Amino acid sequence: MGSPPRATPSPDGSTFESIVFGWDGTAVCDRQADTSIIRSHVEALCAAGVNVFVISGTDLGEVDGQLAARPAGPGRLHLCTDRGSEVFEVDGAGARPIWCRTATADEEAALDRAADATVAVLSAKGLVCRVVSKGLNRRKVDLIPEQTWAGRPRSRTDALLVAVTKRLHAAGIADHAEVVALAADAAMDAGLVHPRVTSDGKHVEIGLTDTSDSVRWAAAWLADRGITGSLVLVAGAEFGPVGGAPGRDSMMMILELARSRVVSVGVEAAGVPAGVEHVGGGPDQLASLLHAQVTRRSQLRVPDIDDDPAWVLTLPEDEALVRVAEALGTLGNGWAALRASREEGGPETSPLFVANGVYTGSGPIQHLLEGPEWTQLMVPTGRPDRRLLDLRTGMLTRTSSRPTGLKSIRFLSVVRPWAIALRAEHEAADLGAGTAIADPDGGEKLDHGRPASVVIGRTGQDGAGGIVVATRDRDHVSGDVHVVERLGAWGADPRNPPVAATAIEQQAQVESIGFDQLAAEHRAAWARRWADATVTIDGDEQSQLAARFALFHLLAAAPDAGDAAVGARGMTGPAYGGHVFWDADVFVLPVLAAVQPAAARAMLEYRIRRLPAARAAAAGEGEAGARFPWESARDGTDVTPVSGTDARGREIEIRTGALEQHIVADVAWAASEYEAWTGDTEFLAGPGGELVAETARYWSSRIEVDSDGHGHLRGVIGPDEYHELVDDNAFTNVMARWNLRRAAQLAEHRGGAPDEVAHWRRMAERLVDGWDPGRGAYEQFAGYWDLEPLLVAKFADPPVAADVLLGADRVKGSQIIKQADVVMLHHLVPDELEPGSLAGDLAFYGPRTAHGSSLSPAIHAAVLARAGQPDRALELFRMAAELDFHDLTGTTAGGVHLATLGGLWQALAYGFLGLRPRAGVIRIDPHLPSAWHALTLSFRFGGYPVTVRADQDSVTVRCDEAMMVQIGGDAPVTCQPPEGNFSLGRSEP
Ligand code: IFM
Repeated sequence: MGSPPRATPSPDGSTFESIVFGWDGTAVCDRQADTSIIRSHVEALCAAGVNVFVISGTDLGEVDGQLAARPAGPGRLHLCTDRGSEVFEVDGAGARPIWCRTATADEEAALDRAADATVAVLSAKGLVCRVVSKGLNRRKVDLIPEQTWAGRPRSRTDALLVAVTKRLHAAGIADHAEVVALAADAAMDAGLVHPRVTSDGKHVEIGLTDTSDSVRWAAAWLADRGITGSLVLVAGAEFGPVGGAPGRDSMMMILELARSRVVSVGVEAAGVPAGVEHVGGGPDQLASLLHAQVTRRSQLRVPDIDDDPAWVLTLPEDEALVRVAEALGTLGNGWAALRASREEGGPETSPLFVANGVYTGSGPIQHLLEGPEWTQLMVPTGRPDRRLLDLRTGMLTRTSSRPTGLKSIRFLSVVRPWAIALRAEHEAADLGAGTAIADPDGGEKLDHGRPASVVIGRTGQDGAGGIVVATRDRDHVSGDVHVVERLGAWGADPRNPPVAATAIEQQAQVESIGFDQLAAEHRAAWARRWADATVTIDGDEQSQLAARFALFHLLAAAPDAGDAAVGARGMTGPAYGGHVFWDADVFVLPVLAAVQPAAARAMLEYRIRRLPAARAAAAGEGEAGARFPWESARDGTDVTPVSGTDARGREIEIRTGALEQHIVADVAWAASEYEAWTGDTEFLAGPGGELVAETARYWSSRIEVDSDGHGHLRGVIGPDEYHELVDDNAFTNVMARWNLRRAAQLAEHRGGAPDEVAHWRRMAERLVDGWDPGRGAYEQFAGYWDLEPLLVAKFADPPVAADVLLGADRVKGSQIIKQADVVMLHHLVPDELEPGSLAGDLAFYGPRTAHGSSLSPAIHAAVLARAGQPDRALELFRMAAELDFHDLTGTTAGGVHLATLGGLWQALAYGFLGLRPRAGVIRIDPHLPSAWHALTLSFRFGGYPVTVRADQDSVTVRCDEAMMVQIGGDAPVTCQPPEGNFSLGRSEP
């Protein structure tokens, strides 16, 4: 039996989503053992949603016959048998195979030869042995052929082990590790390519698989459901060496489960390897561990997250950063979002629950409506605590440094967007549910209701949008732990206050699904999202985390249906009132087009449904076509404020609404880029084409043609907002030219009116663009060359708000610019620009850019990488990455900067990987910083998943369907699934 069970089974205090345990020696001592307790725990765990894997070297009949569990789910039971060769899923109807490693006839023959060769080698040394069995994919050689091991109690087999070791020594064989090595060599000589050879001291087994294959299969199955690392408990009995060879259960310690909790219930006479907790106690101890997990489930204990540093962001704890932490830790499912305010609230917090596209107010003061707050609890201020945002599963947890302090977890379901969940536990005396739904911070009027024990709250006004939340609390006290579980549903309507009855009905549905099941499906859905959006940066964990953080918020910013209003700060804070800027079209949309195309389509739908307002705006200016507003909210009219206060508190005029017209072309660019990533040609043949045409009509009517026949766009603001009311901003003009040409191209395909197409092309040709061949650079706007030639390095280190530091007038008279302007063109429409202009523009504008806008550094990073300066690009990438993490601009409390986050992904994709999706071909031209060993991105191209991995010398493209790729300057080639490998020939920037 093993050492006696500990009083408190370890690992205590954790809730596992999966338990993987060995069978022989761990769950049973012998084939006759009574398994009724293990069976009932396994069935109870599966009923509570836990996924159980039983790992065995023997065949299904033995394990299933003895365990005989018939779980009903929702958690799954898998029996992984035959030493890693087969996996069976077990439910009420019995076991059915779901995976098998089938040996070919050649492999079977090789296994036979390998077993015979092993016997020959060992016999030649004087060790009498023989092949005793032919299992699936394996051969077993007995080291004491005259004995039979089956059914012997463990104490007897231990004694026999000593006998085997003596025999080895007599044959001059040091230990079992040497036996394994001899057998492996013999197997390879016999033609087995990757023989898996193990020894448990009694036999040596040669196979195509070993139990690590089963565990690897289990790890992949779990990872597909968002269950990783410390959410998995691995239990075995023989991790330590046996006779010098690694213990049988050490095969369960695979890389993919590196952070899982591993316990040994065995004797482990030779000790356990690092990372294994030796608790002893044999099968009884395993039963205790399973029982502890069943109990935690029945007590509704707060589940854990896998605190993997590669996926988890620790929110700042500093008092002064409370609101920054709230923004960083916002949870969103595209339809709604919840800031990470603490459950106890407090004067310094700024809680926020909002729904996409649901605004209140009118005109420039229009802002996202604050919905009812639903995370409040009565709990003493719980600090110091640790709050972790799990990017992998979209959950926010809180743990206290005191064992009895508050522990909580919350999420907004991405599977059922209206479902919301919170669970908290604390010392019984100190936790109360309090007011489940509270008035929002910003003074919105809240109607309360309490039908049965459901609490409802509603904000909004008649004739405008509204948000309703319905929740019900469930309390559970066990010992001195009090758990509050709050399950709820929300509803919203952008135009009318929503009906409470629907939310109440949906709340009941949420309850019937239950917290654990909601959490399980939510984790799995995030895992699916990440499968299309993998980002791995080998050699730079910080940048990798920043990239995952960026994608997390981008994926959470837009719903995947309807019309998505993506504000400059998404739904993560009140700044800019949730108004939609070019940030959405140019910075966020391309990312979603690649990793979540339906959400990108919904963002375009937002613009399409507001085309009538844009047409009216153009007509109001006396122009044709559609003039999209610089800031947009509910109905697509311009909501840009016309005045504000500067850093010194003085009233200033805001002219961006009137003058920052490049937004018109930016929206068209987004439509075209969406098509390039997705191959959704129907969109451009339909509503997207109409949008591109209407924007082109605006430009063709807006352009002023001078007496020399040159076209001008006078009186605008470009992306660089330090210089207002300028003529012929290069960015605006080149984007307008691109818009006209793209519209002409599309119209030609659609059979558009030839006169109009010809007119668009003529106007495009006429537009001046500021190209200065003498300087080898574009002049940002007419007269820019004559301004004071000031460099940023003369007065500050970027990023810096140069207008605040030097004064707006001084900056206006200088060449200092706020953000990428001409450089932005190289990012968006490189084919519109003079060949070779990239280097000149970067050299000129780089030192003049203050990066006073958060939109700037990531775009510079993207362009610098493409220009063959990846190490400098990495500096800018890191600046962008730190912008929100370290609140570099002091504005993150108002929400994370979605455009910066979009820019980060774009720097990886368009910059460091050099991706360009164009007409069914994806161009890949990587330039990795020297600090990075490899960069991997997954995305969808033309409707299919693709993964591109680049290291310093080569590119690997993994795809499901044949696709065209163009590597560097080479001609396009077809990449065949599953993967193509290409070595890198460098193209000149
Ligand atoms: O759209 C940006 C603009 O480019 C710079 N000022 C802030 C806006 C919103 O992020």
